[in-house]
Amino acid sequence: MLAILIPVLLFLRVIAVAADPSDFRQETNFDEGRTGPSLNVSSCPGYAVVSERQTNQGLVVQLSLAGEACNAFGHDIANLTVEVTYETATILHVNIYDSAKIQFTVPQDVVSLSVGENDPTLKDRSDLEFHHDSNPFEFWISRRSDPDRLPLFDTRTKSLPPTPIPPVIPGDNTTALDGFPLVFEDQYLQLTSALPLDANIYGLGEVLASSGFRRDVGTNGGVGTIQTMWARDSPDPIDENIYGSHPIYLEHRYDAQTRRSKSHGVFHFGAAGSDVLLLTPPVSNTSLIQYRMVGGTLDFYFFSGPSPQKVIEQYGELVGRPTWQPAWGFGFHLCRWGYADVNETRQQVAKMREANIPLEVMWNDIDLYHALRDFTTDPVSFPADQMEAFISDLTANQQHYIPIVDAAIAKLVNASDVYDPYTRGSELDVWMTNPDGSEYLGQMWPGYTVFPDWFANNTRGFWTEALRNWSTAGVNYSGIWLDVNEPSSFCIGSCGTGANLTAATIPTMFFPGTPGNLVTEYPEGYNATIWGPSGNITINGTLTFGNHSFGRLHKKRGLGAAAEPGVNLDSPPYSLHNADGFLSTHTVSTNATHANGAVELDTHNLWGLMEEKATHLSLLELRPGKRPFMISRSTFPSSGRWTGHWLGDNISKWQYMYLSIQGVLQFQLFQIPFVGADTCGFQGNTDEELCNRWMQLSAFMPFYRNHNVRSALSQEPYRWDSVANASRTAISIRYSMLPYWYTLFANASMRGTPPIRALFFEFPDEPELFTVDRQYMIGRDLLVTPVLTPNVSTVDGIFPGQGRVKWRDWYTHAVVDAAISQNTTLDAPLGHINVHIRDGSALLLYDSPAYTIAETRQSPFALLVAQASDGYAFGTAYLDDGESVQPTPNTTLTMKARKGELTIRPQGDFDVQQRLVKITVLGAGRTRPTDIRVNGKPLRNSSNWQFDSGLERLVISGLSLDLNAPISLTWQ
Ligand code: MIG
Repeated sequence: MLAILIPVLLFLRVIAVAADPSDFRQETNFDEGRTGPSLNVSSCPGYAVVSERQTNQGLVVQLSLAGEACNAFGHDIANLTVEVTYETATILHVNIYDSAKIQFTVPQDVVSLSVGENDPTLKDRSDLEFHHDSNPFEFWISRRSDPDRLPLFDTRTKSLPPTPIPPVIPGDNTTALDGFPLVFEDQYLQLTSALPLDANIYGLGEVLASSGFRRDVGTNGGVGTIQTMWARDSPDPIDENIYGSHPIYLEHRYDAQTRRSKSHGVFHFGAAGSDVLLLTPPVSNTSLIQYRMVGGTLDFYFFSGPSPQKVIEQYGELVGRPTWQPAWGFGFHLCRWGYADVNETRQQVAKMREANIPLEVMWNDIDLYHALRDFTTDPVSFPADQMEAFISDLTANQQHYIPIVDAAIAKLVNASDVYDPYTRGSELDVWMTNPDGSEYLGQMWPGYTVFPDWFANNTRGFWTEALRNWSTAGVNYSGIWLDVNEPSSFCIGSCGTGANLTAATIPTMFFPGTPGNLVTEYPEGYNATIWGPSGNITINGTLTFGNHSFGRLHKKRGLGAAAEPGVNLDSPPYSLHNADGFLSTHTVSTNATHANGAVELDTHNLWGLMEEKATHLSLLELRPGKRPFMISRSTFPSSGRWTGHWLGDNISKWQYMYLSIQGVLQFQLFQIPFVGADTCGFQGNTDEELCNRWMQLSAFMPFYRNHNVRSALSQEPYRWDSVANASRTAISIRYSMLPYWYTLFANASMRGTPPIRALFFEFPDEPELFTVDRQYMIGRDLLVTPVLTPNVSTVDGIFPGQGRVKWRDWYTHAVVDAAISQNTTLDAPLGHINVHIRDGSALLLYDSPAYTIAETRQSPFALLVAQASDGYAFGTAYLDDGESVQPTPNTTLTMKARKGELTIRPQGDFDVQQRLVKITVLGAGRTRPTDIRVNGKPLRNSSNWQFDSGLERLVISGLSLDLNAPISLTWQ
C-alpha cells in the first residue's frame, strides 16, 4: 500500500508546488546548504532548584542553571521560575518562565485563558498531582486516583540513552540534538517527556498526517513525527507544517489488564515557532515527546480527562469554547475561484435552483475584486449596483452571500491611484513596520502590499470601517471568508522600501489555468479513455486549456545560522523544520515589528487568530445581536471562539477525501469544530465519481462547501446527473438532521463537547478503534462509513460496541448483522452513503426538509427513537431562533424511553412553534401493540400508525403535538 502511495504523494507534491505562488518569489541565495554547529545538547547543564515555596494554589520554585551555559542555539537563561497552579480539579498549570520576564508570552488580550478557581483545597484533591526532583530539576505529573502514581507526563529523561535524530533534510543542523536535559535559552527551549512505548497520541497540528489521526511515535531509534508549528501558506503537503498552529495533544492510555482506558491532555501555551517530536529511543521501553521552541516560555497545562471527550472539554474551558453558529451556516455553500462575473455567479444560483439542489450560501473568491484589492468590486465584471441587486435577490429567497477577504492590503501605486482602505489605514497608522519604523512592504495578488498590525490601537476601528463601507457599497454579505492570513506574501521577507511600485502588480498569468500553470491533474484511477477528457460520465464541463506538463518542483530549504551574540530575528540559530526553510519565506518577515514593540518572529503564529478576533468583533458591531459567521485559514488556540475553518487547498484526489476526516477530527480537539474540506477537491480536476462520493461525505461534516480552483473542470453538484442525485439525497438527510447538528453545536458552545467524534471517543475501551479514521461519529448517535476509494460498490467498516450495541441502518432501519471488533462489508453503490443509528438514542428531526435552512426551520418535527434491548433511549434537542447572540430564549427537549413508553419534556423559555407530527420507535418489540396512548388518550384512528414486527418498528404519524408542554407516548 505504502509503495503505491509514495509515488502518488510525490506526484501530488509536484502539482501542489507548481500551483504555489511562492514559485515566483524573488530569488535569493539565502543560506542554502549551510550547516549549523554540531552541538550536543545533552551536554547542556539543566537546572537546579534554588528555593521553593507553597502558595494558596500550588507551588513556586526558583531554578538556576546547574552548570556552565551551553549556549546551544542562543543564550542560556540563568534564572527561571516554575509556577505550579492547581487551576481546577481537572486542570493543572505548570509555567516555567525566565524570572526576568523578558521572553515573549501571548498577551492576555490576544488569548484570554479562563482563570482558575483560586481554591486552596485543590492542592489536596485535584485529579492531577505535580511532583519534582531538585537537582537536576525534573518534574512529572500523575493521577491522584492511580494507586501506582504512574506518570502521565515525565521529564525525568536526562539519563535515557541519547537518540540520534536523523536529519529530515540533508545538511539539517539539528541532527546532533540527542540529549534530553531541560534547555531554556533566549532562542532555544527544549523539554522532553517520556511516553508509553507506542503511545496513542492525537492532535498537534495543523497537519495532514501520513500516520492517520493517531500520530506516529516511531519505533526503536526512530522519529515518528516532527510537527512544526509555523503558520505557512502551502497547498496541503503531507506531514509538513501548514496554516495553523495547535500545540495540544491528547494521550489515550489503555490498560490491557483491566481493559479500561483513560485519556489526558497536554497543552503548550506559546506562539513561538516550534518543533514537536514524537520518537522512540533505541533499546528503550519508552517513547518520548520533545518540544523545541525558538522563543517564548515553557507554559504547560495538563487536563485530567479521564475520557477523551472530557479532555477536549477541559481544553475548551481553558482557551474558550466555540462561537455559536447561525443555523443557516449549516446549509450547503457553493464557491469557486474563477466565477468571472456577477452573471456567472448568479447563474450558479439559478442552476442549483433548477436542479433542485439546495443552495444556502453563494460565495465569491478574489475574482470579485477590483485590481485584486480587498473591500472592492470590479467595476466591469462585478459592478456594485449589480452585486447589490444580486445579493438582495438572494436575501429575498432566504439565501446568503459570502465574499473573501485577503490579509494583505494593496499599497497605492502612484499619486493618482485611489484606494481608500490603504489611505485610511495609513492615516490611522495601522500597518506593520520594519525595524526602523518605516512601513513594511510585502507582495500579494494586488502587487505591493502592507499588512494590518492587529496590535495597533486603531486597527480594529479601521477594519470595522472597511467592512462597513464594503457592505454598503454593494457587498451586503452575511459572513466573511478570511484567506491567506498566515499571512502570505510572495517576497522572501520584506520586498524592500522604495520599490518600484508600478512594476509590482502580480501578473494574473501566475493564476492556475494560465499557460505554464494549467490544471491537468485528475483523481487516482481516472481513465480518460473511458470517461473522456471532461471526466464526466454523463455531461459537460470543458477543459479550458490543452495538456501541459511542468517541470518545476523543489523548494529550497534555508538553514539557520550558527549561534551568535544577540537575538537573531532573521534566522534563529535552531533551524525549525519549517518546510519552507527560512522562516520569512512566503510570509511577512520575522523582523517586522508591531505597535507594542513585538516582533513578527514571536507573533507570527498569532496573525490569523488576531484577524479572526477583530473580524468577529467587527461583524458583531455591524450586525448587532446576530451571530457572526466566519471561515478562516490560519488558526491558533482559541480561534474557535471567533471563527470556523476550512481545511485549505486540498487536491481532487481520493487520498485527500480520506485525509479530510482526520482534518475534521483534529479540529474537534482544537476547539474549532465548525470545519470542513473543499468538497470535490480544490486543486486539479475532479471527476464524477469522486465528486459524487465527496458531496455525500461532506453532507455529514459540519462545514459543507464545494470549492474549486480557477480553471479546473467545473464541479458544481448539478454538473452530473449522478452527483445531483447523490447531493439531493444527502442534503435532504442533512437538513432533516438540522436539530441534531444544532444541538451538538450548542453543546460545543456551552460545554466544549466535540460534535464530530472519533469512534474511540465514544468507545474508549475498545483498542481496535484507536486507529480508525475512515469512519467517524456525529455526536453520540450516528456512525458514518463513507466510501473513500474509486470503483467500488461496497465499503468495510467496524461497528463499535463489541457486540453490545445494535446499529440500525439510517435508510431501512434494519439492524446490522455486524462482526464483533472487526470490519463488516456494507453495500455502498454510487450515490449511497452508509449512516447508522446507535441504539439508546432519540433524535429530533425536521419532518420535511426544504430548499433553504429558513424554510426547513418552518417544518414540523419528527422524532426518531432507537431503543436499546432493555427499551432505554435518551436524547436532547436544543432549540432557539437560530441567529441571535447569547443569551437568547432557548428550550431544551429531553426525550427518554423505556419499554413501551416515551416521554418528552421541554425546559426553557423559547416558544417552539412547530409541532411534532411523527414519532418512529425502533426496537419497539416484536408484538403488534393493541393499545397506543398519546398523553394518556388512546389513539383511535388506526390508519395513523403502522407496525413492522420484523423491524420492531412503530410509526405514528398524523400527530400535532405541542412541544412546549410535556408529551408522553405509551404502547402495549
Ligand atoms: O493564493 O483566493 O486557500 O481557497 O481559492 C491563493 C484564491 C489564494 C487560497 C485559498 C483558496 C482560494 C485562493 N487562495
